[in-house]
Amino acid sequence: MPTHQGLFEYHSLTDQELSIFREQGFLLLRKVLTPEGLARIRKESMAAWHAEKEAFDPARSWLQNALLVNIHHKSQTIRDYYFEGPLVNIASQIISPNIKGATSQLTFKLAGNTKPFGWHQDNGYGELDPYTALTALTALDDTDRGNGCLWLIPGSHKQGQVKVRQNAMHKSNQTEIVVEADDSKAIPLEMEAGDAVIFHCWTLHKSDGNVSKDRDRRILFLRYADADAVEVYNDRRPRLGRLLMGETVFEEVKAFESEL
Ligand SMILES: O=C(O)CCC(=O)C(=O)O
Repeated sequence: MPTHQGLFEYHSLTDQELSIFREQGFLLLRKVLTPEGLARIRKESMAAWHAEKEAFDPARSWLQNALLVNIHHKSQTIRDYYFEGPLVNIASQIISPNIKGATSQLTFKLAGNTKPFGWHQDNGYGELDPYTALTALTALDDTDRGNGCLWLIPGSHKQGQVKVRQNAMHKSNQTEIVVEADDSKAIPLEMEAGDAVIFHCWTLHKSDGNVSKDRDRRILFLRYADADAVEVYNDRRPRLGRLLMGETVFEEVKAFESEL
């Protein structure tokens, strides 16, 4: 049984939601965080952010300006949400009964961070096999076109893996990998704080700069993968991440623990 009632809203996907996900490559989940869960995650993530990050500088990279990796090492509530929150069961409904955590990071576009982040697939940054990994972005602020919300191309996951240059993939998360996209059907995904969107590792998405004067756009980025998922760009070694459900053939994944 979940032990974090009061912070997160647990939810199992209906058949209809699963079929929307399969067709569209994404699904919006309303109010996955309760007001108390949202307040705690905001507080803990801002403490981590201010301890490590500097003010936005247009000369710096996306990684430097907008990302804080392994945030579950720095916030107990995020760790609980990542490892035991409602997204784990949802990931198992979509991926397989065997699930591990693959990534946790803050992706914060604070007011004044006007840098866009171009079209890409999350499996372009560190290709995982099988091609079932799931990204979950939880909004910590209301997000809309004015403060750099996410844009998605519905159905774009059906085109499969878009090839990118090998040397860019090796630098996973350090080089921005932008792909050509027919964005005539792109939609802005406006979210309220506490909502989450889940999408397939092949779904094309981007975000524009935060051109608002005073509205932060803070997002918690979590990724889940099949417990046996391997890193294609890394001699097919298993992605290390905590085993959250089911089993894995890899001893190093069974043994993997990540500390706060
Ligand atoms: O934070 C954003 O605006 C985009 C995040 C994103 O697409 C990603 O990290 O893959």
